[in-house]
Amino acid sequence: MSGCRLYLVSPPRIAPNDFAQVLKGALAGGDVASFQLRLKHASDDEIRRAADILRPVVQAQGAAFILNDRPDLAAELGCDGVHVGQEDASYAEARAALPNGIVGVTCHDSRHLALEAGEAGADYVAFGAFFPTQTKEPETQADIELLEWWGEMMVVPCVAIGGITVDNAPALVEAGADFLAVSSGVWDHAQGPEAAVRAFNTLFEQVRQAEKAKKA
Ligand code: TZP
Ligand code: MG
Repeated sequence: MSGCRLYLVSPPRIAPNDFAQVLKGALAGGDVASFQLRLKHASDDEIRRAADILRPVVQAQGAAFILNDRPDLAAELGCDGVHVGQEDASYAEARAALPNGIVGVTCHDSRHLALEAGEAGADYVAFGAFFPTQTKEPETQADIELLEWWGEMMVVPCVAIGGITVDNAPALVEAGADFLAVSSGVWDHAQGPEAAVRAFNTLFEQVRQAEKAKKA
């Protein structure tokens, strides 16, 4: 049964105080499971400052604050988790830094990497990119069948990422994605981030209801 939830990913560049207001607006739109701070161009001190400003905003809504790439800073800054790519720290290093935190692992379009990460103990595996994106030059393109395959094989949650919008999301939710990781599809939504979060949650509910009706 679909229990898909939203996983927000920060824009690549932010002014933390201004963005805190934008984020509050987004979080007012409905359920958000987690927020990932992903600032590829920032210095360590800029990441520290952004995390100190944004972490309380996210945690106040009961969402998890996850830092991209850096288990060391995630531990230092009191983050709820870390998201590591294949070129960042290994799963084991990330787990050592955050013994009780969330550790998510990017697995691109690879069944092999995902099984490895899932068996090692990852809290989620991330697949992508599902759609064209301006936010990152994705190394791989993932197919929707990957989500179905994963859901049949494993209980470890899977995250779908890459170019996801309210409009193209239904197929991913129906295929069993546990989380949709979305950046521009929320921040650049025509009606604004709050409306985007609301629309994603409406979609999740619609898919849940449709699945329930099918089973009944
Ligand atoms: N990894 C694969 S695609 C992507 C990342 C971090 C970018 C996600 O951003 P958007 O704007 O939702 O495509
Ligand atoms: Mg990374």
